[in-house]
Amino acid sequence: MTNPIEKAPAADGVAEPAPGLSRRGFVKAAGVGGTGLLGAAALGISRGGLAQGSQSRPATSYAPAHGAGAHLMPTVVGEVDHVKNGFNPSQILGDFDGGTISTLPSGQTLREYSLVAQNTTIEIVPGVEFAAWTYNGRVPGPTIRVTEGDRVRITLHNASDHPHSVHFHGVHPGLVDGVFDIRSGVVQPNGRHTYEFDAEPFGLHLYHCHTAPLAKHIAKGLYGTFIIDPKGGRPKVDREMVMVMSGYDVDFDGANDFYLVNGIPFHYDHGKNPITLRVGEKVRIYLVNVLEYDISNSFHLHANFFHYYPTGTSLTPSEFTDTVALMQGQRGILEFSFRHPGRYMFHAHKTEFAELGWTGVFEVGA
Ligand SMILES: [Cu+2]
Repeated sequence: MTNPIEKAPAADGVAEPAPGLSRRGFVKAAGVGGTGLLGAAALGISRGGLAQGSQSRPATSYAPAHGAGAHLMPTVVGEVDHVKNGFNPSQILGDFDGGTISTLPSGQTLREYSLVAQNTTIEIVPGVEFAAWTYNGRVPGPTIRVTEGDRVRITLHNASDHPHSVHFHGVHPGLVDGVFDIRSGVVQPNGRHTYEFDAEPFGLHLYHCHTAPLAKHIAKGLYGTFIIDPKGGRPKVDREMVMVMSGYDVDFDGANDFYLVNGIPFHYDHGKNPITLRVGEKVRIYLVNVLEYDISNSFHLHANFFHYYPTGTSLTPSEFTDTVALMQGQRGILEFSFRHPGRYMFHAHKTEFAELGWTGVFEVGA
């Protein structure tokens, strides 16, 4: 059976933006269907990853508004080159980095990390490349995971051509806050700096570059998750995953053209790389919003509810819900399990964001 979302209707086969229509407006007017090719054409960038076919034809597709597939979201056809990108969101999902562990003379656990700030070209949808700035070549950067009370030592090497820093959320001295100057961890090109502090409080935090212009340094990709586990740990679950919500402003007009979790729009969609679960499997998601340029972001889980722990700083959930809204920098922990087998979407409950890439699917087996 042919999947309706893989058939591009002729209605959105528009090749050129109308005069006076911005590219972002054009993306919206054309639907995501035109984004890959039109984005590439408008930006004059490589089309190497585009699907085969007429160049006046969108490489991507859009679900018809009526009939079969009426309630499916738009998606893109094909995969980006994860090997060339150097990271894969399916791998990032469960990739928690405990660092290099040793014990200080005091008996305190030391966890050491090395971050490299660099310019990285990322194929974000087939045929559309984005000139990102990254920590360790990936968006988001490594998920740093420590335990409350650990000594954390992070060395930032700046291999790029702009000053960068790492600003951690959490409690620590001003001189490791990564904001004002060289002393507090703003690192010039070819420079390095070591940030060292004790991990507190336990919870779900984040880190990001904090040099000017700040919006650009974040939107280009310099962010990651920082988890501080409570000393006694959290209750055991079967599966833990991290989801970092962000966007890409591919034409640098201060507005997002794509929305996503874990670096690549549409990655976890049905027919691409859905997340497989089993009925009854206990799931914990560490959800972080770093989205620049838009006021808020959201997460909605279909056909289910989750317990929600804002900022992860309590072991008692504050809410039992199916949707949360997060400002930039807000984060929270979700816990749930599915009672019924089936295919369930998770996505921003802001339709525009979902249609421009912030969607995914849980495939739940019996
Ligand atoms: Cu920066």
